[in-house]
Amino acid sequence: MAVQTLTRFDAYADAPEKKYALYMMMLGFSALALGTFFGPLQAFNYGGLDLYPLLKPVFQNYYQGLSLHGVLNAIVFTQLFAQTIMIYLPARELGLRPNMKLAWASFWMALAGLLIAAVPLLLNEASVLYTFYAPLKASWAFYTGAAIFVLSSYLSIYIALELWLRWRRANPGKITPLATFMAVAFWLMWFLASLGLVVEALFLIPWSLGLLPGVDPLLMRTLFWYTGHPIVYFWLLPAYTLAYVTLPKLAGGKLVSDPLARLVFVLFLLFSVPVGFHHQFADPGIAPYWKFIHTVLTMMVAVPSLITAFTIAASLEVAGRANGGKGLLGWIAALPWHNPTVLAFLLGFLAFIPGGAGGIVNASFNLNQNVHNTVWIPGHFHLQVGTLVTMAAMGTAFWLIPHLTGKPLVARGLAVASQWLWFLGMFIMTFALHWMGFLYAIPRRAHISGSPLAMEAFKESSAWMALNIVSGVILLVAAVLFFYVIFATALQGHRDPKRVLEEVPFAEAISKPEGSGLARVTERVWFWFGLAAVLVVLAYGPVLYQMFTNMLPVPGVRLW
Ligand code: HAS
Ligand code: HEM
Ligand code: CU
Repeated sequence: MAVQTLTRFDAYADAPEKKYALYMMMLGFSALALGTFFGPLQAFNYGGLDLYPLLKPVFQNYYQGLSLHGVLNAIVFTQLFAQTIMIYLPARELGLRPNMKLAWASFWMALAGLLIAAVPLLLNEASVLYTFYAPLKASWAFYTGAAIFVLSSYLSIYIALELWLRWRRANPGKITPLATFMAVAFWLMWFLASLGLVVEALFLIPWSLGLLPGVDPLLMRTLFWYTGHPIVYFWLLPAYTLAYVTLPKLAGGKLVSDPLARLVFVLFLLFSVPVGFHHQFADPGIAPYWKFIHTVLTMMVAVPSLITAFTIAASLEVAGRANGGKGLLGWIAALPWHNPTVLAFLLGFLAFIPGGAGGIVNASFNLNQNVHNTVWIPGHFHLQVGTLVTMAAMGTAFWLIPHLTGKPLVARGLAVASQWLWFLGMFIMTFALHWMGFLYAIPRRAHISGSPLAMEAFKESSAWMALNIVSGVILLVAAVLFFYVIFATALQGHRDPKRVLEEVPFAEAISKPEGSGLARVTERVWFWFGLAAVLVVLAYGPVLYQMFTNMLPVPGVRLW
């Protein structure tokens, strides 16, 4: 009886930020649930099986499904998860309350933007995919809703910075605690990164309203990729933050180096943005030497991930040995694989190794010619965002929902099963997609299962196609299990007061920031931010200037 007496009010009275974090996160997972539903349909497409005729009249065609999949998963879910983690963790770490009025404003703004954009998406009025390349033209409501949604993240930037500055005033001369440092670098990076989309929206919204006769496709693509590359780190860094500040403790150990983790985030602040041309190697109108400069900078932005590979693996080794693991590799078996959160991170990071290697292939100018616009590319990014980022979020939900609500995790066994199946399904799918792209040049974004001609042309790869069907089924089961576990956990009536009090599992560091020269240098956040801005101006300024002064506007088309 005692556990039933905690009302909803009691659970959040002392920590309204918990309610905010819960709502943000569950909204994100709701978007993911709908967006993920289309994933297996796409995997089946690349297995030669077309299920879209069965979905009419609710969903009209493959590109409507693909647009919903890309937008809901890659833009909506990821941003809402960032707005959860990168506000909640610093607030807890500093023991300060974020500005709750603005926090709720950001939630309602995100929800409103999402709903406004969802209407045309669901009506097949915005099947322009998540990259919305002009001259494909969607309904004005899509661009406006998307702009409102993205602008809600500007409130998050303000909330995080205000929280940090408030702490700094009260603690002069002290080194910012790690999760907060990461959040500050992260939100500043996003501010710089998001400017491309903001400027693009200033063209697309009037164009879709008929106030502008045309837009320049090359300029629109360039503005998109200005944001479109760093946005992948906007997805990734909440996962990295959780891996640095919580995973070592959850695995039973410590973070080996706090200062090195700070360096990683400064490097992301510096190098995330000025690299977007690696998505435009095949575009005319950008001189090869600019593409080369962005190639070199892309190699730079792989460095913080390589440092992360080292730091996280070493921290896991410390944990495995603390758990009694012996010998060269015995520590791996001694990690708590039965813990669904730790499992999700371990499997996600394992997938991230080939995903990162594939990224280096993509970034290599000549090799890119071989893989660009083939299904190799969805193979690459389902290892990155579809596996590591999504599994980090799923794994975190397994402790965060109980922590926020006081409701114990339902069906732990199913939670563990969902992570193994997700990993297995993604592994099989991405393996098949890589080879189908590389060996048979099968294009991405192609509704091949609806075209007998295409199926005939690609029949040599039928063995790989069969793997896509298998992976689609496995991933569907994994998704059903996962969403059952989190929604059953969050919606149950049972609350356990002990859970309400449980703290965020912040890990201790072996090498601490106090007394570290590196930590002192990284602490000069505004300097690094300024340097990042200068790099962006140098890497993009001349090309953008040329594009803005030589625009070739074209009217919109609707191909679906
Ligand atoms: Fe990428 C295309 C290059 C990282 C996402 N990428 C995409 C697209 C998406 C995407 C969505 O240069 C397609 C966009 C579209 O629709 O057209 N990408 C890179 C490079 C990296 C990279 C160099 N990408 C990401 C991440 C993403 C993501 C992260 C999402 C989250 N990507 C490209 C290029 C293209 C591209 C080209 C354009 C291709 C084209 O032609 O269209 C690097 O940041 C990768 C660095 C990563 C590593 C791996 C480090 C390994 C770690 C794991 C350690 C393991 C441990 C496990 C700790 C070097 C950290 C221990 C476990 C135990 C059990 C002990
Ligand atoms: C595209 C499958 C989950 C993000 C695709 C494609 C396939 C696929 C086969 C390529 C479609 C094409 O090029 O025509 C799946 C399956 C999933 C899943 C089976 C799990 C059940 C996810 C998740 C994310 C994601 C969790 C991100 C959080 C994307 C994006 C695209 C894509 C951004 C590109 C859309 C475009 O080209 O416009 N997915 N996916 N997917 N997926 Fe997934
Ligand atoms: Cu990129």
